[in-house]
Amino acid sequence: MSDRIHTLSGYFHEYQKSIAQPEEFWARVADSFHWKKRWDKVLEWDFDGPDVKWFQNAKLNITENILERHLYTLGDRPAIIWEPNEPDEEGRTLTYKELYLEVCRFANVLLGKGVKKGDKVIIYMPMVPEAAIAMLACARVGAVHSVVFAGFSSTSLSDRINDCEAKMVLTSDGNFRGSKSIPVKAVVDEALEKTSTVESVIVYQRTKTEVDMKSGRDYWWHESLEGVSAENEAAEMDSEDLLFILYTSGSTGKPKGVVHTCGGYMVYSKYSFENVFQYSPGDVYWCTADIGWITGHSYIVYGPLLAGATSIMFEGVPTYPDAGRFWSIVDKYKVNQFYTAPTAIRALQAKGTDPIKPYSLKSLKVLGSVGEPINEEAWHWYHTHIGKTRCPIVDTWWQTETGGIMVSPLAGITPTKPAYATLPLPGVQLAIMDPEGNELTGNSVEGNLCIKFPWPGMIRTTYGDHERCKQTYFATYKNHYFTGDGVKRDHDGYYRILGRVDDVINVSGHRMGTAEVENAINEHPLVVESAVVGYPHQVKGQGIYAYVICDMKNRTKENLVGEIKDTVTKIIGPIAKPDKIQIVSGLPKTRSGKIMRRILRKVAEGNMDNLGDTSTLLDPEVVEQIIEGRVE
Ligand code: 7RM
Repeated sequence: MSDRIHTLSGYFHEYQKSIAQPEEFWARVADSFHWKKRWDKVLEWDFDGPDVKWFQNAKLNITENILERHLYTLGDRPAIIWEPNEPDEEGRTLTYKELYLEVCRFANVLLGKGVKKGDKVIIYMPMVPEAAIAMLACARVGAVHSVVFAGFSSTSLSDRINDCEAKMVLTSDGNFRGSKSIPVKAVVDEALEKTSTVESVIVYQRTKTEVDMKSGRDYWWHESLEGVSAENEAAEMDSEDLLFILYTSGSTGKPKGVVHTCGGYMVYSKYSFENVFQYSPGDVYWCTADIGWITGHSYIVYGPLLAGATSIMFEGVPTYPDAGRFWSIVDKYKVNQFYTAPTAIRALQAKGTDPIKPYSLKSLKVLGSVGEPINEEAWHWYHTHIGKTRCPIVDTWWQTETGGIMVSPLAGITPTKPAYATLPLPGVQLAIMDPEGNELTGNSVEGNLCIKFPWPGMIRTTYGDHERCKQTYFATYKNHYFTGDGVKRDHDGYYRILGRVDDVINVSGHRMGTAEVENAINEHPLVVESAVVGYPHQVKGQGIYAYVICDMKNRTKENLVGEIKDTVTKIIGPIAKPDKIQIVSGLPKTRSGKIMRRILRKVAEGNMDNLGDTSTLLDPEVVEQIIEGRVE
């Protein structure tokens, strides 16, 4: 049974129902899943806690809804099609039946290594089917997975392991990404020197790179599977038991573990997938995200597989071996729905249309965008050159914390407007707030985006620190979830996301806290103080601009800038490496010592005529120096 909406009036009708009677609405959607025991109560909530429970006391296992549920009807349908980094390496297809057997076997491996319900398992892996198998095997036995993007450094990895007290790490010997082969196991070894909770490491052999295997701790994936049975009974989970933790950046220095729970996340990821992408049985769907991000969780693994879809998983990058790689994969597998990030679109746009020419792209029906605002130019390029003007674009706004898509057109149903995420999904009650905390009603308004009623996929807590969850999301506006994004509702009632209003920047669709990057910069022994801001970047959306006060010792500026970049790469990972570093002698501060970031942002973006009031600064002269030394 599918809850797919088919017409615009159908959407408005469902939306009205979902607002008027949210519990009845979500109960009906939830009824199409397999529950081991039905819920006693659909929803209980209090945003002050926050304390939100969906499908209270219901029992389920999300993997039964992916595997057993589809076994007899869709057993031979491809669940995952894997395309490797190298075009001439053979791909792999796992049918629902094969996926079922693999997940059961690996679940038994986990049990055999002593992993129990509630234990935390870190997944630090390349984009191979085993990564999805690992996630599902964790969910199968009731372990809580926390996927860490494999581009993160050993320090980022050990921080996450320590925060959730992980018992196991699943990883690979190395990763292939474009022309590079990255030694991953060595990063894990380094991370584990700073942790004490990990009892075992299972290593998937991908690159055949030589690795150190610590006896009694490290095991090869393929050896662990030898002789292991494919019979496994799924653990019975409570609807509000943890399904996964995913770390994401905020405005403070330390990433937080966003917690999602079994029942609500299951219902929301499938419902949003089917409706936004208008997936029809037999379609081939491809999301280019990495499983290390929420997009990979909800729209490569859980949403599509819950819907019985065929989901492509691609190991490589958009420009290797050339800028036609995505399009060759679209033609090869006759992809119907294609979902990517604006930064990838802009990077390919910069290469011109020649790389597209060898491919027909005829199979495409729907194009998607996620992760950051899509500028109108990129939207039109995508629409014209990839969609050949016949594919609707779904510009999907959502967050790690929302679990699934919140504002988006339903493909082919909601009229689109370039750069607009358009309208909320059924069940999503948006509110726009003014600086005083009053809701702005009516159209043609602009303010901060909040959500005033719970939805099943929402964050439940930040792991190990509930107070932080409350302060970050539920304290700014009473009885509202605050997203951190600015938004405009136009004269038609359509929503356009304007970007972050807090100290979070979005670099190539990756969320980063400016404080987090500053902390990493400050690890360099000669750095005295730093301030990081975002600035508009042609391809990345935002680039990272760092103002740094240092003790120069006998270094040249160039040396020091290089060293600071290396420090950030080592502490966080290459995605956080500043694009521009300006060595300064002071920072613009107020008398109370607060850095005036507004000024730094304006200088970074080259908008120096309009710096606003600088009279409250402790030392207005530093502004002159900063303007003079600006890095082009
Ligand atoms: C899915 C994801 C969340 C932040 C969010 C926004 C920005 C995401 C869009 C967007 C404009 C979009 N999760 N964002 N999608 N901005 N239009 N369609 O990206 O947790 O990593 O990031 O990303 O600022 O708050 S995330």
